[in-house]
Order: sequence, then C-alpha cells, then structure tokens
Amino acid sequence: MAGGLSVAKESVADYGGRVTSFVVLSCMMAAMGGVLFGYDIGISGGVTAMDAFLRRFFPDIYRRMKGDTKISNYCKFDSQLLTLFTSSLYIAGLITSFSASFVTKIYGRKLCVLLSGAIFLAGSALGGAAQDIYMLILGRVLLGFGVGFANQVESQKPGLLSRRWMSYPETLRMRSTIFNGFLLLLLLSKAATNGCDDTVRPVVVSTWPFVEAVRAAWDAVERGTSAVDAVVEGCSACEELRCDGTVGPGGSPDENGETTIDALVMDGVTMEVGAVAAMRHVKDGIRAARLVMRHTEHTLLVGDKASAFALSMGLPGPSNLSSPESIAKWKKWKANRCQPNFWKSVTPPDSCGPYHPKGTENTCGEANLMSAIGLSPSHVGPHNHDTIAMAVIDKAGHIAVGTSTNGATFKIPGRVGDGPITGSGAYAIDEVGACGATGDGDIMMRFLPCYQVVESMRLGIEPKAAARDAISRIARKYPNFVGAVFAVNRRGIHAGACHGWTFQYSVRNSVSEDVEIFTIHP
Ligand code: SD4
Repeated sequence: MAGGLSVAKESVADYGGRVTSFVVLSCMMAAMGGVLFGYDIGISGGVTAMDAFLRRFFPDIYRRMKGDTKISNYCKFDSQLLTLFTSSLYIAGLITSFSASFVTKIYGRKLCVLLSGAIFLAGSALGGAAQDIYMLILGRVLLGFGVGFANQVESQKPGLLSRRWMSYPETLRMRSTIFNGFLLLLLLSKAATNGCDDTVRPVVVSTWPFVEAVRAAWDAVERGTSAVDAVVEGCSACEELRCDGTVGPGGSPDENGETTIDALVMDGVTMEVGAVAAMRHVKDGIRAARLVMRHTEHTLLVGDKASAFALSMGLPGPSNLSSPESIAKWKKWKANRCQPNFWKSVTPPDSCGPYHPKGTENTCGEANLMSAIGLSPSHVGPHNHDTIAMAVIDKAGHIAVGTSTNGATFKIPGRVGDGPITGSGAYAIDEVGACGATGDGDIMMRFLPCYQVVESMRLGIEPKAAARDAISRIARKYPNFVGAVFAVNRRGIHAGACHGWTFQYSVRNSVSEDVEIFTIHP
C-alpha cells in the first residue's frame, strides 16, 4: 500500500511545491488503506468461527466443531475448501499486484481505479448474495483483484502520472479521494459487521436424542406459541411417547415397584417456576408443573398432595403408572435381593429391607411403620426413566425451560431427583440463556449446575466453557459421578458437557432443516 510522508525528488521538482498539510493528510489517508487487509484478516477469521456461517456453508465442520470435544480445533477445521475460502482474496490480490502497474501505465489511472472499484463492488455483491461456498470464493477472488489492483495503481509514481494524465496536485487529490473512499467503505462495512446480528431463533434444545419431543416443541414455537407453552408441548410429547421408555409412565420403578414423576417448568422472563415431585398416579408431569406455576403462589408440590392438586385442576387420573416392563424389572430386582439399591451404612447391607442404621436393632417392620404413620405401601407403579430437560427460545426471544423424569430406578420411595429443582435440573434467564441437566440427580442437585451455567454465561463466558465448568465443579468432588448439561445462550449458541458417559443433545433452530443430534464425549 502506498502512503507515508516521503515525496520523490523528481515529483517535488515537477510540482515545485511544498509538503503541505493537504499532502500530509492525503498520505495518511493513503496509508489507512492498509487497514483493509488487516480488517479482512479479522473478518475472514471471525466469519469462519461463526455458527451461522459454518452451518450454512461448511456443515461438516460445524458438526465436528459441535459434536466432538475430543478432537483438536486444528483437525475440526481441516478443510481445503475452507482454506481456499480464506486465502483466495490474498492470492488474487498478490497475482493482480504483479500486473497492475503495467496495466495502469498503458490504460491510465482513472480507468484502472474505476475498474478496480467496480470489481471490488462486484465481489462484495457476490459474497452478499452467495448461495454456496463457490460463490463466496469467487466473491473473495474479485475482492482480491479489486484491492490488489487499486493498491498498485496508487503506488504509481505521482510525477509520472501527472506528466501523462493530470497535474501533480490532481494526483494528490485523486489519491486522497480514493483512500477517503476506501476508508469510508471500510467504516461502512465495519459498522455493518458490528450491527450484524447472528442470533438464531427460535431454538429448541433438549437432552438426549428425543427427536419427536423436540419436533413437537418446534412445531409449537414455529406457530408462534410462547416459550413456556412450547416447552410444555415438547416435554409432554416425551411423556406420552415415554421417550425410549425413559420419560413418563412405565419406567424407573422405585423400591415398591411404583413409578412417580418429577417435572418442572420455568419462565425465563418472570422467573416463575412450577414443579411437582414424587407425584403419583398422574402421568402429565409437565402439565401439572405448569398448573402449579399458573394457578398457585407456590413453586413445588410433592407426593400425593401434588397428585391431588393435579387431579383437582383437571388432569386425567388417577392412573396406574406402571407398565409390564417396569413390573418385570422390579420383580427381577426383588429376586436379586434388592440389589443394587440406594442405601448406605445400613443393615442388612446386601438384601431387601426393612433397613436400619448400622449398629441399631430392628424394632419395627416396614408394615408396622407404614401403618404407624397412616400410609399403605405404594402400589406398583411402573416407570423407568431418564430425564428430558428442554430449553426453548421463542420468536420474541423469550426463554423457558422444562424437565420431566421418572427419576432413578429402584429409588427409595419419597426420593426426589434434580429434575424439579430450580437451577439444578434446568434454569433460564431471558437476558442470558438457559441450561438443562441429566444424570445422577442426587449428586447434581448439590451443585445447582444449571444455575452455575447460566450465571457463568451472564458473566460473558461462552456456553461451552460454562457447561464444562459446571460439570468439572461436580467432578472435582465426585470423580465417579455420571451427568451432563447443555447450555444455550440468548443468541442460540449451544454446547454440552458431560462426565462419566457420552452425552447427546438435540437441537432444532431456524437454520437447521430438522432436529440435529450433537454427541459430547467426557
Ligand atoms: C434424576 N436426573 O432423577 C434424573 C435422572 C436422569 O439420566 O436424568 N437420568 O436423578
């Protein structure tokens, strides 16, 4: 790039003038042209790290980037096409610069400047309208031609040009004009880039490959439904489908063979939460949670009282939540002397209960205890489960989360997992983003991992680092725990982290054609 303050002797002689402030300013403006290159380096680097760009033009790299946390970034971006995209501008600029001086000498400066400007604009237009990567590359090649040519035109000796085409002051004015124009374009494009909002919305994110549940939420949010209602639609679909037998009725029998349900819904705008825990005889966990949120001042209702509330508010039931599979599973477990189970430091250590703290006598059988506190042993209730935790960002940008699960298999009756615990099973704040969790809820709820994730994102930490941080806080204290979280920020950027198992989460958004599954390794 031409520029600087030196004026060739012969030029000064031709002009017979002085180094005026106009000359100095013109040269400074010329020097600013160099910013174009620096800017482009920044732009192409930044663009190739943008989710929306990669999803559209390099879906394979995008999948590698999101899906496999074990592979180094160098390998994820290992693409000759991506390298060609980045370097095409510089190669074109280099090649053009070899010939620009000669062409300018023959055809004149004005024509060449106009031509290079036109080529540059054509390159910009092509890049803006690009439908595929080849149009993008061609656009960048044209940009390179334009910049390379214009720079060399500028570096023609002013004296030589002035002798042939214009007076020296005119060449200076022209130089100034060119670079003012360059600078203006630069500022405009920079402003446009800054203003460029790569927010993706609506977005649905869910734990595990619960594809139908995500589709149900997506259909709802696409119709214009609120984030809260879309979350309820999505989790409810999972309950009905019993998502791979892991959510809703028919799974995770407790020690009595009964399935109970934990569920939560949270509105990231108002921070209202409704949740039910250890709910019996009602299969609509997430709808019961929404009823708690909408029609009570409470946050969490539990057990039989949660069931009574849900039934009184019109949800169907009472139902037997057991399934033939959950009963068979439970019988097998009983036949295996109730092993494994969730007891510790009790006697008997390796057979069915009743259990007592180690070192104390068995003074009261289970049946006696139950009748003493006025309860009958639970009916067999089926259900095995995992957790669906789901986040939705709706068209208005509002965020909601929900969970539904039938907890841990062979749990001690009365146990509540992390699913209905705000900040543990899920959490959302409109201005920041959301998180959903799955895994060993007994341990995870001690750390409120989703609260941690969202608060980290509030401090500016990217979703991936926030998710990893929350998981590693748990792993430091419980190296053998099994669990995972997903994080999604308000712009729709998502990530996952896990420990002790391979985790998958599902995403549907406005730039994907269907639900995408992302795999995260511990
Ligand atoms: C729970 N977190 O109740 C649930 C279970 C789960 O994958 O998510 N399993 O502890």
